[in-house]
Amino acid sequence: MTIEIELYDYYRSSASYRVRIALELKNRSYQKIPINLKTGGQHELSYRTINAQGLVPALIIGPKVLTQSLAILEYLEEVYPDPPLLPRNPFERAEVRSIAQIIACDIHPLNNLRVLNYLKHEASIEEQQVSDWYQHWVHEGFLAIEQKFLTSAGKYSYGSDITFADICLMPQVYNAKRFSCDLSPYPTLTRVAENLSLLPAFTRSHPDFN
Ligand SMILES: N[C@@H](CCC(=O)N[C@@H](CS)C(=O)NCC(=O)O)C(=O)O
Repeated sequence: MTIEIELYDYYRSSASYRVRIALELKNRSYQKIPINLKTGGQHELSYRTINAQGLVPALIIGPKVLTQSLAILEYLEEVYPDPPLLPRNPFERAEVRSIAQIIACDIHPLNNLRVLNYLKHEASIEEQQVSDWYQHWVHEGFLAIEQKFLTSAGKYSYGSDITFADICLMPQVYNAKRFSCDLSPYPTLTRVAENLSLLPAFTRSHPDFN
């Protein structure tokens, strides 16, 4: 029996974009349910009953709900192991997770919509300073990733196989470009992102096609 999968999603949400890429790579068909973050759909009671945090994504698998994109990636990896998105070797798996977490735990949460909105509307910080804030945290994270890529990167973030690191990298690069971050100090990261952008699973999950 095939389990029905639904994804509460916003096309420009990088956390949702991660899950879209993973579902494509795992060849899973799924139904998208759009939540418009621009008009506050994430705060509606009907959505809060699905994700109490009021954040996308939320994955519906049969009768169950799963939130948090990294937890969703881990779940998909365990349930649909083919193709693998983590290396077999435990140390290498941890290294891949380490790159993914630089993005998902140390860049993205500081630059999330609700954080930028808080800075603008509650802390009354000027537009330019909010933009500087965004770029600062991308720069800190990308600098560390560029350094790690000197030893880890091949065609992709970790050698020549697609991993969680790539799934997290692509949406963050898309977002950084939207916020006019200068990517010239990160040539390896940029090269990896260009390679990823050529893959059908990454093209199909890109915000322009969602
Ligand atoms: N750690 C969460 C982050 C989820 C998250 O922050 N989602 C953003 C979009 S990328 C969101 O829903 N933002 C709505 C808001 O900030 O109001 C995950 O990885 O799923």
